[in-house]
Amino acid sequence: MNRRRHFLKSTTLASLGLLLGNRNLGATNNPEEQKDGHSHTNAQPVVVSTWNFGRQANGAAMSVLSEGGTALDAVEAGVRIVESDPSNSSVGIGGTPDREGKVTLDACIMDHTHRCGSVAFLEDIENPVSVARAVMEQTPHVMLVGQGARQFALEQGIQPKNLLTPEREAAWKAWLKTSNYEPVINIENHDTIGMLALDASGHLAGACTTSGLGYKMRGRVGDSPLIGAGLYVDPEAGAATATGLGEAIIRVAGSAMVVELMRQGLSPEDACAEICRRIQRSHAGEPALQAAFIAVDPSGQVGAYSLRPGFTYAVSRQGKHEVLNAPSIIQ
Ligand code: SD4
Repeated sequence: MNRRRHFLKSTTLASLGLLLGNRNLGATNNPEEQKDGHSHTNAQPVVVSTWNFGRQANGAAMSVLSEGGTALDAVEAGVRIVESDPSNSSVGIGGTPDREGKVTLDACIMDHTHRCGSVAFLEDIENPVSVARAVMEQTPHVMLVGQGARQFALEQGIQPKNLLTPEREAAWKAWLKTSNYEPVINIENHDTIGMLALDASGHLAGACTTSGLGYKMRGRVGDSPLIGAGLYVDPEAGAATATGLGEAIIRVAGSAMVVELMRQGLSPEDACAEICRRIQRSHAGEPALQAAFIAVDPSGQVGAYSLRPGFTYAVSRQGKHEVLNAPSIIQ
């Protein structure tokens, strides 16, 4: 297995006031403590996210953790930064629209008690992750979609917004001219943010948010809002989240499978690699296919793997922020 990792960037967050103290890297002092998934004190907080969204997303999450906040609050705060950044073309405001020119967003969130919430095909709402959290906390349900999700968001007092920026609108119009106007099913835009966090109490949480495939069919929903596909969190086994072609990730119940392999004893990296291999096997002959996972176990060990080269992920802990190049099956 290719275990090479290239440090693309390594910076200190100490200057941002995020130094978390001199604790052991990668594990709590007593791993036995973590087997029950409940009484995890003095864990070393860690935040890991897909791609390189800059220091701000992980930094916002680490700020929550360094102030003693929960992993759940951390991942929500972290991915909201990316959702609210209009310059990012595949998450939240400024996301690439569907083939009819509408920006439709998917997001989910999950904590260490298997509580989870999700929204899909949501329009006009800048921060779908917070609507997903409200679904989790304010309703007896896990998932709301489309008009119902939008209506629920407005009932929560969230103001609707036009999410289609002039830049994305121009790009969509250019695409209309050259495209044969068929749904793009095997090209992905490499920018979904999935974020996992471990807090000082040893609790895991995760969030995943995206505008999905660019110029997708209206109504198309990928893996990102689907608990088990785009995100899964288990207190005893770990947490995982995905990026890449949603259809391929859904077919193998990707994130839940990564977590189950960690439960069986695989490292986070090996678990991610195995599910990438499974995707590759089941999609033989699809050259543009891409899928990648990041995972963290309850001791804070982080791993990632990608089907194709080029997938990066960002790890923040102990005052350090590193952007790493994930190993891949295809070289
Ligand atoms: C989707 N998984 O909607 C998302 C897209 C993605 O990097 O991850 N792009 O299928």
